[in-house]
Amino acid sequence: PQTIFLKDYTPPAYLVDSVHLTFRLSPEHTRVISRIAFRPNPDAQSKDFFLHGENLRLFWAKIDGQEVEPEQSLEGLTCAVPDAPFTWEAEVEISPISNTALEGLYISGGMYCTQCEAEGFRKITYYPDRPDVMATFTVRIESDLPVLLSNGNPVAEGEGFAEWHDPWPKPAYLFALVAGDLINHPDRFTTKSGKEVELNIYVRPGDEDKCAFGMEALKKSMKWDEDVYGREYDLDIFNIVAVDDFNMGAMENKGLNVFNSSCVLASPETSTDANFERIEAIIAHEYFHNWTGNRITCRDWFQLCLKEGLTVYRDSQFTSDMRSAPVKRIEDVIALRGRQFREDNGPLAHPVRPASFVEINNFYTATVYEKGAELIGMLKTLVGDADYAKALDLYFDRHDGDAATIEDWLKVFEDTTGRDLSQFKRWYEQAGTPRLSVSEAYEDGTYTLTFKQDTPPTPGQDQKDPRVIPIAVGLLNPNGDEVVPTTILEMTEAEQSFRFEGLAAKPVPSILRDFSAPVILQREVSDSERAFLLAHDTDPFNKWEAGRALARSGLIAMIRDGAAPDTGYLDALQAVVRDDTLDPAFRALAMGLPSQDDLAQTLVDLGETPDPKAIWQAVEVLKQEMAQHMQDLLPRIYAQYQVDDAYRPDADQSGARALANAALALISRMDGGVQAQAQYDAADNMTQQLAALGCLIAAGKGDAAVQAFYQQWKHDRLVIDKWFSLQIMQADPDRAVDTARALTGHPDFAMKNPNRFRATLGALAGHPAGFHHASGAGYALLTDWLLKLDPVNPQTTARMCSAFETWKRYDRARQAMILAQLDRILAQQGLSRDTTEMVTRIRN
Ligand code: DPP
Ligand code: ZN
Repeated sequence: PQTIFLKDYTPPAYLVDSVHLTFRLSPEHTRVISRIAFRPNPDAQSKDFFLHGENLRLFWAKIDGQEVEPEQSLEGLTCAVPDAPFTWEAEVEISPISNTALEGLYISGGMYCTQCEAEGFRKITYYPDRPDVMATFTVRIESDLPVLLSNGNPVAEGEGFAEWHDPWPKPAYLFALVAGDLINHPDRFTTKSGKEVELNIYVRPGDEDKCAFGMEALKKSMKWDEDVYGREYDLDIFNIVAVDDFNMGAMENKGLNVFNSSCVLASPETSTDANFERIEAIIAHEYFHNWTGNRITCRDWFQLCLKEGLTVYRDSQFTSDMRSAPVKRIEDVIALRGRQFREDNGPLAHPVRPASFVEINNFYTATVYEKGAELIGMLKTLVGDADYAKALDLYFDRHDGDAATIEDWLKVFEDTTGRDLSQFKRWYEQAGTPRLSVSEAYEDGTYTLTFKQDTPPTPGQDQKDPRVIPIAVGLLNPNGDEVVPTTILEMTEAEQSFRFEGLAAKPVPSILRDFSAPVILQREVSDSERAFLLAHDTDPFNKWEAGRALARSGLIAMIRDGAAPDTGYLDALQAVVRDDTLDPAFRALAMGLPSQDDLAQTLVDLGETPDPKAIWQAVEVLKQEMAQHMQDLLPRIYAQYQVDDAYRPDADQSGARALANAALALISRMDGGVQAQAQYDAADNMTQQLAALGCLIAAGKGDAAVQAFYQQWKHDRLVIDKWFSLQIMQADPDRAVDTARALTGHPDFAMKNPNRFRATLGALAGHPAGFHHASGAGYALLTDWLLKLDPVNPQTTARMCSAFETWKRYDRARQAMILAQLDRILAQQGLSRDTTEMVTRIRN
C-alpha cells in the first residue's frame, strides 16, 4: 500500500462548478448517471485529468457530448480533455446490496443510504474525490420507495422520483442520499433572521416514538450556535436519518445528516441517561459541522482536525451550557486519558495533524478529535474569551466557502491578536503527551513554582521541542482558603519558574485547574495534601482530580506492595459522598475509580510489568472496602437520591440517579443483590434497569434477570446491544472470554452490524483482565473475529485492532501471544489496506 504525505499536496488540476447526478435505484444494479462541469484550475501544476472511481462498472463516458474511451485502473480513470471548460458525462452501475463495507451507497435494514467521508464517493461515480474540489450538486433519485432524500432543498418530486438541489458548494464527502420506507418526525425552527426551516427525523417504522429527544436537541443546537457563535442555518430544510448499520457515530452531510441509530434514537424505557447525554452531544456536533466543516471545509485529509477538533470543542461547550460544565469537563478528561493518552503513549501515536497516512479512515482517532479539541481550548485560554470570539468571526468571514488548513486557522488568531503562534503550532505537528514536572520553593513570602516539560519520543519523532503550555494555577492557604485565584501561567520554555509574592505562609498549590492543558502532571504529592485539596479546592476539576489521585496511589500500593486499602482515602471519599451541598453527579464521579487500563499504565510508568488479574483483584478489594466503610451512609444516599418525578434525562435527574446507582453498586456487595433485584423489578426506565442488572450480574445473581431482560427486549436492537456488552463487561476475568465466545454464537449476534460487533468484541477488548487473560484466549478470540470481519468491513475491523496497541506494557508471554496473533492477521490473504496499516503500525 502507498503512503500519502502532507508535503506532497498539490492543487487539483481541474475544478468543478456543478454536478448533476441521476440515481436509478436497484439493490443489485443501481445506475448512476453523472454530468459534471469541469474547468482547468489556473493554480494547478499539472493538466492531467484523473477521476477517482472504485468498483464501478462504466457503460459510457462523454466529453462535451462526444463519447470517449478513458483509461481505467483500480483507483480510477484518466482521459484526454480540452484545455478549456468542458462537460463530463458518464453512466456507471453499482451494487448497493453487496456493499458490506458500509462506505459509498449501501442498503441497511431495507433502506438505501450513503457514507462518503472520507473517500466513499468514488464508490458511487467517477469524480475528483478530494475535499478541495467543491461544487453545487443537483440530484435526481428514481425509485418507487416513498421517501427519497438528498442534500440541499427539494426542487421537484413526482411519481417515482425526487430532485434535490444544494446551492452551497461542497466537497463530495458531504454528499448523501437516502431512500426508504421511512417515518418522519417533523418540526420547525425559525432562525434569528426569521427564516423558517423544516426539520425532520426519518426512522424505520417502529422507531417513531424515539425521535422527540433528538429533535429537541437539534433545536437547542440551532439556537445555541446562533447565540454563541452567531451562526445561522442556511437551507430551507434539515433532515436527519437513523441507520442501523453504520461505521461511525454520525455524519454531517449537508442538510442530510445520517446517524447511527444508536446516536439518535432515544426513549426513557430503552436509553440510559448516558445515552441521552451522548445523543444530545452528537446531534449538536453534526449540526455544528454545518459551519465548521461544511461552509468551511478541509483542504486535504491531513487537516481533519481543523473541522473535528473545533467541532468537538464546540459540542463540549454546548453540553457544558446545557448541563454542568464541571461534570462535562471531568467526563471529557476521563475519556481523553482513557483513549487519547493511551494512543499517544503507544505505537499508534500520531500528531493531531498527521504528516502521512496509508488509509485516512484509520485517522478518525481520539488524537485528531479529542486532543484536537483540547488544542482549541488551550488557544482560547491563551488569547482570552474576547479575542477567541473575534478570531472565530474573522475565521467565518475570511474562509466561508474555502477548503482551509491549520495554517489558515492559526493565521486568523495571529491577525486578531498579534501573537506569534509558531510555537503553539507544535501541538499540531508533534505527537506525544508532554510530561510536566513541578517543584516548589517558599521563602520570605515568595512562593516559586518551577515546571519542566518533556515529551517522550513517538514513532518517527525522536526529538520534541518545548510547547506553549497554559497552566492554570490557584493557591490555597493552610486553612484551605483560596489566597491566589486561578491564574494562567504561560509556559514556553523547557524549564520555567513562576513567582507569587506576598504570601503569609507556604501555600498549597492547585495546578492545572480545569485540566488547562493535555499533559501528564508529574508531581510528588503527599496523600495528606491530596486529601486537603479534595476537601478544599475551589476548582471542581482539581477537587475531583485529588480524589482520583488518592484512589490511584492507594490502589498502586495494594497492587505493588500488597498494602491494605488506604483508610485515609476512604475517609476523604466518605466526606465527599456525604456532603449534600455537592452536586450529586460530581459525587458519583468521585466514587468512580481509575480504570484498570489507567492503573496498568501507571505501573508501567513506575517501571513495573502490570498483571491485569492482580489489578482487577485490587479494584475488587477496594470496592468491597468502600462498601464496608460507608455501609451506614450508602443506604441513606440511595434512598435520598431516588427520583420520584416523571423521568427526565436532564442533568439534575441523571446526576441523582448516577449517585444512587453508584451507592447501589456498593450496597450490592453487602446485601448480595437484594436491593438491586428490587430496583430491577420496579424499574420503569433503562438507566435504573440496566444499573440493577449490572449489579445482579456482578453479584453472581444475574441469571434470571439476564433471561428476563432478553425476553423483554429482544425486539429492540439497541437494547440488545447493551445486553450483549453488559454480560461481558461484568463477567469474572476467568469467564469473560467464554461469555464473549458464547455470545458470538447467539442467534442475535450479527458480525455485519458494527454496533453488535462492537457490543461483543469491543466489550471484551474493554475488559482488561478478561482480554489479557494469561491463557491468551482473549487475543485468539478477537483475532478470529477480526479475520472474519476484515473482508466484509475493513473500517470497523481496523478500528478494533487498537485493542492490541498496549502490547508492549505486558510480560514476555503475553507479548509473544499478541505478536503471534498480529502475525496471523498480517498473514491473511487479501487483508484490507485499513487493517494492514493498523497492524503494521502496532507491531513496530
Ligand atoms: N462522522 C464523523 C464526525 O462527525 C466524521 N465527520 O465526526
Ligand atoms: Zn465531526
